[in-house]
Amino acid sequence: MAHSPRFVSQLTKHTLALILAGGRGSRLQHLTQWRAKPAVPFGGQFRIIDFPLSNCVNSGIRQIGILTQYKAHSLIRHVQCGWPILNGEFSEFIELLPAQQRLEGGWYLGTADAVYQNLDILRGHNPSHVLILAGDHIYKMDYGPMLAQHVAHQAELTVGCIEVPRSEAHAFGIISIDDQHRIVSFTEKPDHPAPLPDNPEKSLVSMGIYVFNTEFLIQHLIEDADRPGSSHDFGKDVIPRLIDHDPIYAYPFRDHGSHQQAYWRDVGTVDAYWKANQELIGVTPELNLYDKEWPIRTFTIQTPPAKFVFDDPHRRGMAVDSMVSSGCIVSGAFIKHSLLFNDVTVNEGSVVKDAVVLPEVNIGRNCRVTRAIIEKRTRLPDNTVIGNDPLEDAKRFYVSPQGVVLVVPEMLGQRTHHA
Ligand code: ADQ
Ligand code: ADP
Repeated sequence: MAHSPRFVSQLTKHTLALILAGGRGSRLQHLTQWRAKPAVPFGGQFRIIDFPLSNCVNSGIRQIGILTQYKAHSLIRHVQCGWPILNGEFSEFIELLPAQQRLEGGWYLGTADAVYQNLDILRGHNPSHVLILAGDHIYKMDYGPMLAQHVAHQAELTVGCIEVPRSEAHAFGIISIDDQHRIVSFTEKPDHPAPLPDNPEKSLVSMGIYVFNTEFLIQHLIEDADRPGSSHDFGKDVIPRLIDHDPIYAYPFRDHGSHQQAYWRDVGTVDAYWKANQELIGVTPELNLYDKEWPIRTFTIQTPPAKFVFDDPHRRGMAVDSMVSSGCIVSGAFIKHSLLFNDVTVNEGSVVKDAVVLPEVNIGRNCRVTRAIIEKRTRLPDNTVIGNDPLEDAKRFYVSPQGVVLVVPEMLGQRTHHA
């Protein structure tokens, strides 16, 4: 379909993005003890919310609301410090929309209720389209082509979707489509997900990304709000009811310019979180954070460069096959296949392998840390051994189903209330 060059930019310009950032994320265990999942640090210097936010800005969507509720303090601080770039000029903004602070509402119930409670804001901005996003996935996506497909198909709702292994599909909304990409069925988290017609190993699932025509959204949110028994959730209640009556389409998310499956991760469990961070270290990771065409913005405090020092020729400070962020000091210690966030100090004689070390951690002398996640501001005492003996580790720390050890300050008797 031929469009004027301004077609997509006009669409993104008149779209309001709402990022749902209020879920509990309890499968991340202690990493969400003090913070909302979208505020969980990722990739050395980012927080998860930086990905959908950067995607919006890179796509030309510059009217953004973030719906927060649960343990939102560090999330709010991060957005306020890191994203002051859209300040109202040219009608561009990033607005924090906390639950329970508006006239009628209480806590947000399901995801649809979270949007419903902000109907007045939605009406006030009067966008042509509303893009609803989850605040807890890691991916780089241009939302422009999805909007363009939505308009070209004259859809009322378009759902972003992706293929996942069928064994994992029960955690998602399962979609089947016809050859025009119109959704013919949508089942939220079934026990036995349907396979793709041409591949029994895979299922097509919703990414929890929705483009709605604004009037259509408002009408169905009001209907859902009045419906007895509804849990007021897009996936459970709103979308399944629309399928038979309205033009609802799927947008298959592919890597730009290719038919490859695109990178999209829900880092919702300790194992998935550790793996997604570890994957970044490879030579050609699927998620390229060094891509100047699609920068991921964040907020970090200013810190000096990472440094590697030693005062004994047999105890060099070094890191191999690793990512080490600014502010780190590796002093006579050995770092291998690990990701160190900002301001980590590793002291003499310690060996850190296959680890994800969050900001401001101090690893003492002669420690052995293997296959672990160390939470922000943990101080590991000298001679601590982690990741050597699962039974020993389980007495003090959290050990994931795949044997990743998660260590947070409280487990070592250290109190911290900073996220
Ligand atoms: P879930 O993964 O269960 O399913 P859900 O708990 O609905 O996701 O959360 C979606 C997003 O909304 C998350 O970013 C979460 O933080 C946020 N959120 C949840 N409850 C909220 C609330 N009350 N207020 C504000 N924000 C809230 C959904 C869909 C599935 C789809 C998957 C894709 O229902 O169909 O397959 O996302 O991950
Ligand atoms: P292994 O490889 O037998 O598991 P370790 O886990 O003890 O041995 O250490 C991994 C590697 O790190 C070894 O090659 C060791 O020489 C090296 N190493 C240990 N401490 C330091 C250090 N402070 N500086 C440089 N290399 C070190």
